[in-house]
Amino acid sequence: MSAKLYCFGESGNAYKAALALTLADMEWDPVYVDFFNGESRTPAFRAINEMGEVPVLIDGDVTLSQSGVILDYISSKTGKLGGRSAAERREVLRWLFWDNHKLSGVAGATRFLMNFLPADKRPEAVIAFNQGRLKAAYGILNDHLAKSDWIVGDQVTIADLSCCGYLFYKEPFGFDRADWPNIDRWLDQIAALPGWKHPYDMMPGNPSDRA
Ligand SMILES: N[C@@H](CCC(=O)N[C@@H](CS)C(=O)NCC(=O)O)C(=O)O
Repeated sequence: MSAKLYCFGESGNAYKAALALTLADMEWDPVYVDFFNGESRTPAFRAINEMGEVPVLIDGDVTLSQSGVILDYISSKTGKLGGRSAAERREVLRWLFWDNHKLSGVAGATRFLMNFLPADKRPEAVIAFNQGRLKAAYGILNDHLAKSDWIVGDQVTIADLSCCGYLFYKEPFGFDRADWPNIDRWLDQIAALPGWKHPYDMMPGNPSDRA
């Protein structure tokens, strides 16, 4: 039976899960969540995830939210994308926590404020503060990738899939690949993996649907 991923195309957090399911060769189907019309705040969605967040993965009798937990589940279940040793797996977790707190957690919110809120409701001071935090995070990732091709070990892991979650989107949020050559090279490497697709080609939902 195919796993079901509750997702929408604009969600970088859902993209991490979609990409991991695809690269780990799990069968999965997207279930579109109409985030922009408030679906994630409905009682029906809260019954699936009390946290009211996308993504949610349902695989048989397992229901999971939090992209990091979903990524860990996919790598544990398939034996893929998780690192080669216990030490590497801990290192993967270290980068997943960092990504959720310092990179994706800030990038997702900043991209939302800058692109999906009406122009007159955008809090410019918050956006500027977040962009400063993001610049520091891009620097940390860029420096780390100067030392190795992948974030952990010598092959792609869920740490890479988590950290890249928002970085393929073109909507502006203060990230320009040209400023970060090691991140740029690493994103090209991820995009060259067999089965890779851009988020808008992997999940239903696209800003053009609301244009
Ligand atoms: N740490 C969570 C973040 C999930 C998250 O923020 N999802 C967004 C969509 S990308 C969401 O559903 N937000 C709903 C809300 O904050 O009310 C994860 O990694 O899954």
